[in-house]
Parts: sequence; structure tokens; C-alpha cells
Amino acid sequence: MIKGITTIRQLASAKDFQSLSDLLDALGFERGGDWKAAKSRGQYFLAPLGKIEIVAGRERFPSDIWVEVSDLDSARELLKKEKTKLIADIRETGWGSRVLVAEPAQGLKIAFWQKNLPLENAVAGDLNARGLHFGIVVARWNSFITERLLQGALDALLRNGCRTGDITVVRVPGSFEIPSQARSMAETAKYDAIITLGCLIRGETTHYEHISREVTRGIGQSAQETGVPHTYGVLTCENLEQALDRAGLKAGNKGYEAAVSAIEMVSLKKKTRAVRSGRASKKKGR
Ligand code: DLZ
Repeated sequence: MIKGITTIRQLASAKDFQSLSDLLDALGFERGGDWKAAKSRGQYFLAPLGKIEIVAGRERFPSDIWVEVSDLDSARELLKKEKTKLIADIRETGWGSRVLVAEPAQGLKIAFWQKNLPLENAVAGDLNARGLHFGIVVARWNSFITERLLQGALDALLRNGCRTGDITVVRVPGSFEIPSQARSMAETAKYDAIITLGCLIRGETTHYEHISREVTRGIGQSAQETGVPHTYGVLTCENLEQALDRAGLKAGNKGYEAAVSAIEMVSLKKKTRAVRSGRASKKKGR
């Protein structure tokens, strides 16, 4: 019988409507439909999971909208970037999770939360880029997009402690040339990770499918065969509007995201190596 759950929030102004829509886009909600009537308009945002939760007892919950996220620290960073008011910063709950409360529009409180990792042996990368060396390969084709991706990537590296002298930026003619350049850089063993940035637009690219498949495959292959983490900041878009959205407007900046992923992967690689050598020496000790 049940088909879905909708919770409606009526906003005070069109400006609130727009800025909250932008924020929900940036957080990764999928847009459903929208509607317009004589006196109002609406926009649906879809989450992968909806539920109704009922609670008994005396604990007070700070919001009646709870958005579960996979990475609360990144969600907080994004909220700060969007200048969203934080009512309560990240805190541990008494039930194995962390939560923060934001007020993205006047009178609308949303709690964002993440479950703590339940496993003892869970390993996750940190976001500290101090002392790390990064190679960035950026395509000149569609440079008005790729230069924005580059700015996003540099912003992420510098904010997380990387020094400008530890970043090498190499420009290649187009996305097709990214994998071979990425591989040449990875093979020097001078870089902890390679960040790849490009923009393919279906409408303007002949053989779009072939080029995007080759670029993706080549970058993945270079990562696997050299053992150096590579991250993927190559936009594959239907049109220019979508590309602009992903290069810093509505859907965040994919260059920024690729750089954050690179920092995380370097840390993860080190930790995995440490776990592996810890296990090996335990075995020897036996
Ligand atoms: C040729 C071409 C076309 C049509 N479109 C794009 C594009 O949308 N994005 C991009 O990064 N590069 C494009 N290129 C250039 C190719 O990637 C490549 O640089 C040239 O074919 C030279 O090998």
C-alpha cells in the first residue's frame, strides 16, 4: 500500500528556496520533479532511503529532519563553503553516531548524522596533505571549465595543508592525452598521487563514448599498474550547463572533490601498508 514519504518545508522567501535548492544539490540529493501553481512552487529532492522513525523517552532530538550521510566531515565542509548557519557543531551522540545541526533556511533545522564505524579493524584515509606531493594533469580543451576544476583542486590541496611547491600542474591538449601523461608522472615515483582533470561534452565531442571510455580506462589502468593513486576529475557531461554546474556552481566542484579523494587515498594507502606489515610481523613473532 505504501508508496513513499514526503516531508514538506515551506520557506519564507524565494531566496531561501533557491539557496536551499543549491545546498541540497551540492550535498548530492537527486532532483525529482518540480511543480508550479498559482500561489506557490515546489521541488522534490530524493534520498536513497526514507523512513518514519518514532521515538519514546526523554531524550530531546534537535530537529525533525535527519539526513544520514556517509561522511559527516565532508558534509560539514560543504555546509561551511555554502555559508550555511551551523546551530550545533559535530558532537558524539549516546547512540554510536555523530551529529551536527544546521539551519539552511530561516526556521528550518536539519540534523546531519553519520553512524560510527562498527568494525574494530575499519581503516579510513585522513585529510592531511602536509608534506605530500601531487601531480595534476589538466586538459586544455574546454579550458573555461577545466581551469575552474583546477582552481577547485588547488583550493582543496592548500586548505588541507599542502604547500604550493609540492604541487606540479601539467596541461595537456585534451582529455584523450590525460592517461599517458598521468602515467609518465606516476612512473617518476615523485608524486604521492595524480589528480586528473578534464571535460568531455557529449554534444560537442565526436566519438564521445569512445573517448570517455578510453580516458577512464587509461587513468584506471595507470593507477593499478603503477600503484600510485589517481583520482578522476574528468567531467563527462551532456551539455555545457551540466559542465558548469559540476565545475563550481550547483553540484559543487569536481576538481575539489578529486583532490580531496587524492589526499584520502594517499593516507589510506599508507595505513593499509601499515596494517599489512603489522600483520606480517605478528605472524613472524608467533
Ligand atoms: C577532439 C576533441 C573533441 C571533439 N572534444 C573534446 C572534449 O569535449 N573534451 C576534451 O577534453 N577533448 C576533446 N577533444 C580533444 C581530444 O581529447 C584530443 O586532445 C585530440 O583528439 C588530440 O588527440
